[in-house]
Amino acid sequence: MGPPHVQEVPAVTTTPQAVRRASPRTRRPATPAVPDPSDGLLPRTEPVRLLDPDGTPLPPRDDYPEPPVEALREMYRRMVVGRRFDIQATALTKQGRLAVYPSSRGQEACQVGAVLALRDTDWVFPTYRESMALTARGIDPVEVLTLLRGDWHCGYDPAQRHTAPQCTPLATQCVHAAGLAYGESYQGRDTVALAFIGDGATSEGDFHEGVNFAAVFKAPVVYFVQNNKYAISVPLSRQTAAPSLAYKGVGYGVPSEQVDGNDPVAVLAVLNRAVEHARSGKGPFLVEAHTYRMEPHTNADDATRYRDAEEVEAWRDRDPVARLETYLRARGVLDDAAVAAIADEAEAYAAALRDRMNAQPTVDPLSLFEHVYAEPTPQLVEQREQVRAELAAARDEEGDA
Ligand SMILES: Cc1ncc(C[n+]2csc(CCOP(=O)(O)OP(=O)(O)O)c2C)c(N)n1
Ligand SMILES: [Mg+2]
Repeated sequence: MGPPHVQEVPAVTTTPQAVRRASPRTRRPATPAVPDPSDGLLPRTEPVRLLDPDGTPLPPRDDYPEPPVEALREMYRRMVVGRRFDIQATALTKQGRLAVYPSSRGQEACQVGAVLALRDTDWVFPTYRESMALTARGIDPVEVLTLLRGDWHCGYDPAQRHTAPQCTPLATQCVHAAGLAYGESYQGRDTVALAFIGDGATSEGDFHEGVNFAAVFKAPVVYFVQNNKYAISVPLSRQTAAPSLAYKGVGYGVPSEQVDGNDPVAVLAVLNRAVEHARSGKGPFLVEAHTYRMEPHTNADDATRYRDAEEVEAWRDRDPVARLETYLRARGVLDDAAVAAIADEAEAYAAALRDRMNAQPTVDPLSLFEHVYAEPTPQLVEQREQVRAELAAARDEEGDA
C-alpha cells in the first residue's frame, strides 16, 4: 500500500511512459491548488511575538495559543541548564579539552523550544550549532561533545535518540530530514522531522532541494531557520535580498512564519503549530526565528572584526532567559527559591561535565579505519597496516627504554 497522502493518478494515455508513471513507485501527488495567501502560505510581515522584550505579556492570539505554563517552566529550566552547559563547553576549548565549540548563547529559546515542540519519537536534524538542543533533548553532554572533541563519530546512537549527527556541511541535513520524514509517512507513522538551519545556509542548494522535495511529497518536516544575523562574518544584508528568510518557503508552496526568536513563549507557540501542521499530513512548514548569536561563530573566531559592541549590547537587552524568568515570576510559577534551585542544578550539571571531560579519553587509533566503508578499500587496508606497524614499533621502543 502506498502512503496515505498520495492520491492515485490514473493514466490518461496508454504510452509506455504513462504506464510507468502509474506504477506504484512513481505515483505522483495530485496537482496542488494555486496557493492563496489567505491559506496562510505567506508569512506575516511582522514576527509573531507574545512577550515584550521586558517579559510583559502581549494580548493573547487565537492563531498562536500560549503553551501551558508547566511547559514554559520546563522550558526555563532547560534554557538555564543549557546556557550553563554552553559556557562550560566554551571554557573546555580554552582548556584544550574540546577542539572547537560553536556557541548558541542567546539562542536558548530556539534551542529548547524546538526540542519541547517534538515528541521523543520525532527526529531532530541538527547542525554544529545545536549542542544545547541535543543536551536539552536529554542526550549525555559528553556524547554530544564527542564530535567536537575530534572523534570520528557523533557519540550517541542516532537511531536510538532519533537525532541525526550534527551536520557541518551546510544544509545537507535539509535533504536528510525530507527523506526520513517521507520514509516515515510512507510507512504509515506520524513522525515529524525538524531540521535546524542557519540564515547563511538558506543560500545553499541543499536547503532549496530539501524544502522542494518535502513540499512536493508532503513530507512532515519543520524547517527551523535560526536567523542569528551572521554566517561567520557575513551579515544578513549580504546573504539575501528577500524581505525575510520565511519568504523562501513561499516559492515552494510551503507555509511559513516569522517569530521573535528571543521570545520563548512565541517560539514554542509557533513551533507547536508548525509541528502540528506537519504531523497532520499537510506537509512541511518553515519557521524563521529572529535571534542573535551573542558569542563569536566559534572559539576560533574574533567577532570584533565584523560587528561592534553596541550591536551585541542591544541584543543583550532582549535576553530570552531573563525575559521568560520575568514572565514566569509574574505568573506566580517561579520564585527566588525555584530560580536558585535551577541555578544549582545547572552548576552541578556543568561541574559533572567538566570532571568527565577532564578524563583523558581512550581512543584506539585503529578505529579510525572502521566504518568508513562496509568493505575497506585496498588503500585503507594499507594505511591501517602502516599505522598498526608504527604503533607496534613505538611500543617496542618504549619497552627497550
Ligand atoms: C557546504 C559548506 N560550505 C561552507 C562551510 C563553512 N561554514 C561553516 S559555518 C558557515 C556559516 C554558516 O552560517 P549560518 O548558516 O548562518 O549558521 P550559523 O553558523 O550562524 O549558525 C560556513 C560558511 C561549510 N561548513 N559547509
Ligand atoms: Mg547564522
